[in-house]
Amino acid sequence: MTRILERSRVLHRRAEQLLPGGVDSPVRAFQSVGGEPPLVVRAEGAYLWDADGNKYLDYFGSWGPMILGHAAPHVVRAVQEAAARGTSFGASTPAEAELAEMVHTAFPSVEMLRFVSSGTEAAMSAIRLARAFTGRKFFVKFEGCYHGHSDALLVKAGSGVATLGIPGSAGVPEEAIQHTLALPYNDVSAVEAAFSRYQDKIACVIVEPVVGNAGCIPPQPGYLQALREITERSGALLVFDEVMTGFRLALGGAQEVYGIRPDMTCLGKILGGGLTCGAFGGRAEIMRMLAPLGPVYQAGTLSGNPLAMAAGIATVGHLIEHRDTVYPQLEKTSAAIAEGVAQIARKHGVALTTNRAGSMFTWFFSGEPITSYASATRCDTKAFAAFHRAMLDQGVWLPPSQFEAAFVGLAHGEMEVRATLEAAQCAMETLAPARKVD
Ligand code: KE4
Repeated sequence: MTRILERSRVLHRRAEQLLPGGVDSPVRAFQSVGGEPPLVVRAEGAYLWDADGNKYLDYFGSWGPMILGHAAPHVVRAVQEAAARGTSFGASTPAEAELAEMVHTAFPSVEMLRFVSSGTEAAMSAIRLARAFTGRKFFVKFEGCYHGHSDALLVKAGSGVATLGIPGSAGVPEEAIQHTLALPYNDVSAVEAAFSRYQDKIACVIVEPVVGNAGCIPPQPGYLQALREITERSGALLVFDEVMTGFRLALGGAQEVYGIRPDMTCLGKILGGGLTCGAFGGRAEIMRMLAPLGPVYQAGTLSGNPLAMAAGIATVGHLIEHRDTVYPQLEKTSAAIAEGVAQIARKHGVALTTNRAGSMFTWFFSGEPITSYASATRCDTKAFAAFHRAMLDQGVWLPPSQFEAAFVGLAHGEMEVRATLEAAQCAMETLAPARKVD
C-alpha cells in the first residue's frame, strides 16, 4: 500500500526552489532509492511522522545520534532549560568541561579534546594537528570511509559520495588531495606497502574502526591491531574516526570493543544528542599544539554551544549511568532485527549479506561476504532500492542508501522488532521472484 505523500511532495517542491535538490544533505534526497522523500515534522522514541501524518519506524536515527530515541524527555528538558538561559555566548561555559570529563571517562585515550560543530570539522582538524605534530604531509584514509566533506578527505569517500557513485567531488583541486593516500580497507598489505614507499612522510592513518559509510563493514580480526603497530613503528599517528561508532558500539566505542589505544579520536553524532556537536581529542602532548597554547589554529563560533553541551551531557550522562544495561539491550534488539530479516531473506531465496557491529548494521543485497568497499559496490543496489521502497510503504524507514548503516536505539523494543520482521516478510515476497540466489 503506497502511502499518500501529497503534502511532502508540495513541501519538497517549495524547498527545491531555494535548496539544491530540496535538501541540506544529499543522501536525504532519496536519489539512489527513488521516490519522493517524506518530510519529517515530528519524532518521538523510535518513530517519525511526516507532513501527511504517516508514521514510520526509524532505522537511520538522524544517522546515528538518536541512540536514546527521539525527543527523550530528559534531553528535551535539558535543552529547554539551557535555551532559557541563552543560546550562545561566544564565551566559555561550565558545561564544556562537564561534557569533556564525560568524554574522558568514556574514552581514556582522549586526554584532552576540543569541541567543534560537526564530524567534518573534527576530522579536518585532527588531520591538521597530526601534520603539525609529526611535521609530515601525507595521510592514509580508506576507500569507502567517510570523514566529512573537507577537501583532502573527499577521496574515494563513502556515505553520500558512494551513494551518488562519484569518485570524489568537483571543486576539489588535485593539489588539495595530492597528499591523500586512499587504500583498500581490511587489507594490511596495502598499508605495509604504502608505509614502505612513503615511510616517514606519513603523518597519520585515519580510519573508521568499524566502517559505517560503505554500509557496515567490521574490521577483519587483527586489522586494527596491525594499523596500530604499523603507525607506532613509523612514527605516524593513528586517528580513530569514531563519529559514528563512539558511544554506539560501547560507551568507549570501537577502541573499547577492540582494545586499541589510538593517538587521536574524532567524535560527533551521539556526543551532541542530536544537536550540532563534534570533537577531536587524544594525547595531551598532541592537543597542546592547538591555539591558544600552540601554533595550530582551529576555531568556531558555535564550538561548545551551550544547547549542544546540554543535550550531550543529558545523552552521554545517561549512557554512562546505565552502561551496564544499555549495551546488552541494544545488542539483543539489534541481533533480533538484523538476523531476523536475514532469515526471512534466506527463506525467500533473496541473496543478502548482513554485517552488524552492535546496534549498527547493513543488509547488503549480495551473495558474497562484504569486507571491503569494492565488495560493497558489487551489491545489487536496485534490489536494495526495491526493498527500501517496500519497507517504507509499510512504515519502516531504512537509510535510503545501500552504502549507509542502519541504527537501533533504546526506544526500539519487542513491538518494533515484530513490526519490522512482518514488514520484511511482505517486502521480501515482492523481491523474491526476481532475486533467486544462484
Ligand atoms: P558531519 O560533518 O556530517 O557531522 O560528520 C561527518 C562524518 C565524519 N565521520 C564519520 C564516521 C561519519 O559517519 C560522518 C557523517 N556521517 C554521515 C552518514 N553516514 C552523515 C549523514 C549525511 O551526510 O547526511
